[in-house]
Amino acid sequence: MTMRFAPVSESQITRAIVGEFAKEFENYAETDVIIVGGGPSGLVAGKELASAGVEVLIIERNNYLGGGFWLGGFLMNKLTVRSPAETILDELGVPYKEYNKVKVAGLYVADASHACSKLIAATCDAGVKILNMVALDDVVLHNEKVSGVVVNWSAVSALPKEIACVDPVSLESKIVIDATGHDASVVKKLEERGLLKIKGQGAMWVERSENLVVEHTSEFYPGLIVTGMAVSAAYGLPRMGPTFGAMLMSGKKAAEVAIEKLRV
Ligand code: 48H
Repeated sequence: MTMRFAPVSESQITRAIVGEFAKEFENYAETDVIIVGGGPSGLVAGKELASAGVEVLIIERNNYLGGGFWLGGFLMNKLTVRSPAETILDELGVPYKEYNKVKVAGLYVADASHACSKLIAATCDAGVKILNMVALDDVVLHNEKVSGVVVNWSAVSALPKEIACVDPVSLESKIVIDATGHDASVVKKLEERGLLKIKGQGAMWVERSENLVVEHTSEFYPGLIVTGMAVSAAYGLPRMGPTFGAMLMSGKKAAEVAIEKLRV
C-alpha cells in the first residue's frame, strides 16, 4: 500500500505555526511563574510547579533545554548524584548504578543523555511551556518587587546593537525563578542597579556545597527565587563540580518556596 500524507499546503503550515505560537505567547504574557534557564534545576522546578497546577513558562536562550545536564563533566556522558537525589532519578524512570558500594556509600551514576531526555520529557508532560532561543534582557520591577522579565530573541541579543536595534518585550509573572546556572543572570540585573550585592561562587568543596545550595534555595529578592548554581553565585557558596543531586533537589525546593508564596 502506498502511503499518502494529508493534502496540506505551504501557507497552511505557516499559519498553523504562527497562529498557535501567537495564541500561546499572548496567554503567557502574564503567568504565575517564569523560570529563566532550562537546566536541571529550572526543569525540576518547572515540572514540580506545573504538576501542582501552577502556570509556568521557561525562558531558555539556547535552542535546546537541559543546560549542563547533557554531560556529566569533562565531556563525559556519565553523570553522578549523591543520595538522596537518586529518588528523583527514580521518579523520572532514569536507570542508574550505585558506584563501588563496597568503598563509597550513596554515589550513583547514570547516562547523562538518558537522564536529561527523561527530565525534559517529564517537564513538558507536566504542562510547562517553553520559549527557547529567547534570552533575558532585563527584569520588570514594580514597587521594589520583581514582577516579570524583559526578553528578546537570542539571535537579536547576539547581534551588535548597531545592526539589531530591536526593542525587547516584557512578560509579567507573580514570581520569577533565576535558574540560569553560574551566570545568575536575573540576580545580576538587580546587582547592576545597585539593589543588592552578590558574593559570587565559592571554591570547590563538594561535601559542604550540595547541602548549602539546597538550604539556601529561597526568595533572594522580593518576587525572585534562586535555584541551582545561581544559589551558589548569589550566596557565595562553594561549588560541587560534576555532581547534580543539589541541582535536582534545589529545583524541588524552589517549587515549594514558589507554591508557598503563591498561596499568600
Ligand atoms: C535565558 C539563560 C540565560 C539568559 C543562562 O547551567 P545550567 O545547567 O544551570 P543549573 O543551575 O540548573 O545546573 C548547573 C549545573 O549544570 C552545573 O553547571 C554544575 C552542577 N556545576 C557545578 C560546578 O562546580 O561547576 O543551566 C542554565 C540554563 C542554560 O540552559 C542556559 O542556556 C540558560 O540557563 N541561561 N537563558 N536567558 N540570560 N542565562
